[in-house]
Amino acid sequence: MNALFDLVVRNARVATASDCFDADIGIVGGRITQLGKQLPAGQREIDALGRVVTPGGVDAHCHLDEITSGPVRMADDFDTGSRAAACGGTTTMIPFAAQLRGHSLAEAVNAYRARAAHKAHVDYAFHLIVTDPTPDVLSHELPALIAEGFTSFKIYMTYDDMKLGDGQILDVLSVARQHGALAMLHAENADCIQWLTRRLLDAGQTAPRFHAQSRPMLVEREATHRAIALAELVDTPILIVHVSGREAIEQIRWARALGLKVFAETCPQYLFLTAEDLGLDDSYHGARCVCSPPPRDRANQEVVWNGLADGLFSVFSSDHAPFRMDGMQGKRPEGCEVSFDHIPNGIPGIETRMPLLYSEGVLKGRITLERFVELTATGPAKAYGLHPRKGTIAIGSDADLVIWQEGERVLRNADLHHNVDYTPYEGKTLHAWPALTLSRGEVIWDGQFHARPGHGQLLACGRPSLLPAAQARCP
Ligand code: DUC
Ligand code: ZN
Ligand code: ZN
Repeated sequence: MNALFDLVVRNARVATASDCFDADIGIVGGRITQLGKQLPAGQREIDALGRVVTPGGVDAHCHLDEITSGPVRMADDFDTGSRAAACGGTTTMIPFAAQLRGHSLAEAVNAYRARAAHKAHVDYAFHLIVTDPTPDVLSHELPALIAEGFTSFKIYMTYDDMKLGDGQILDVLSVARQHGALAMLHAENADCIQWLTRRLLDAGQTAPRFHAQSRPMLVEREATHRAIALAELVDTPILIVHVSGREAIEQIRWARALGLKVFAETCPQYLFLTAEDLGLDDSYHGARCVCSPPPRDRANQEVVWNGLADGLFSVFSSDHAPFRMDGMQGKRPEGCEVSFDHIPNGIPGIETRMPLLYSEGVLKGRITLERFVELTATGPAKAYGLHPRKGTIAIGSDADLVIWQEGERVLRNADLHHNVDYTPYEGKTLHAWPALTLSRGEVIWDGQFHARPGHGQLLACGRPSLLPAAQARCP
């Protein structure tokens, strides 16, 4: 007689964003078809041994194989990036398709689709990055791409080759409102950063640690407030990405108290790194932790933890932006130690995002297991229109699962699977790690990585759940 299930994950301590319970998980055709005790035998069986089983992670902010300027190249493409994701318990990733100024957005999407196809080991969607909101982009390309399932886009308020002015941001937000998309804002004040950078460089202060001084909390606070005001003017929800500390959080709480739909994301670097990791002296070693916004201090870390625990944050992402320390294309462009303003921004973290939060958040009692699931899987899947197919353990959902193993393990870059030659968390002790990752019912990690290039499918995103059910047309 044929088995009822292709696979049964037996004796699971199932954790969702709302509760935890003991169950077996029955899987057919890559989807969960039954949850219950003592399910009949499957064609294959995995014994979870009573361990915690969470939905596969949804990393809703990572940069893979992005086109960068000059000699700099990202170290991870969709092969190595999704390999690292899988080994760290992430089964859905949402990187970016970035428009180049002077080029069409649709062209960018096609280019990034081609970069990912036949390489990705886990499922993926794309956020758009809008750098050139021409009349054609605003009235044709964006609406058509949203209808096709690219329902979120990132707007930069800094970086010369990406930033939009306030009027342009209003234009893009209006399109988001009208067509049912969610805008993500990188909130830092470009002019303040430029002014501070000039002063630091003129004073000969060029080492990596001055990156943090060129982007103090104030520049993030001001831009966060401005982003909120622009969204209020257009009357559309926004999500502020990579929020780094207290002053930005205060702005978001203030907006929420007024009833504005302002959502927020934070990342591991704002919990586990401080500005001191960029260096206490002028050594170039600190270049490895140069990212924007920069890590702050311990007091700010605590405020971010509070926001994770009390529901301020909807999404916990890696902002994986992979650049190697060695070689010609990474943190030392053309092999040279450069001034802080020329160090490629970004740190790796796609594989360590979930184990770090599980270890330091759940196992140290700072957040509940349910909240961990909400932040790493359910929240991002909902925010970007992938729920309930992704981000939960429920009948009908994809069988994207992680079995967790508790125990001490020292984080070593040599054990990671990205193509970056360091981790900012080298030597940190983890207390939990994914023992096994399933993507649509296929084992892709069980202590060994089971490569399936091309297994990862491009997902069309639905309407982000953070948007109101229906919106009237813009006045
Ligand atoms: N900041 C970004 O905005 N993107 C990539 C990495 C970084 O540090
Ligand atoms: Zn950003
Ligand atoms: Zn980013």
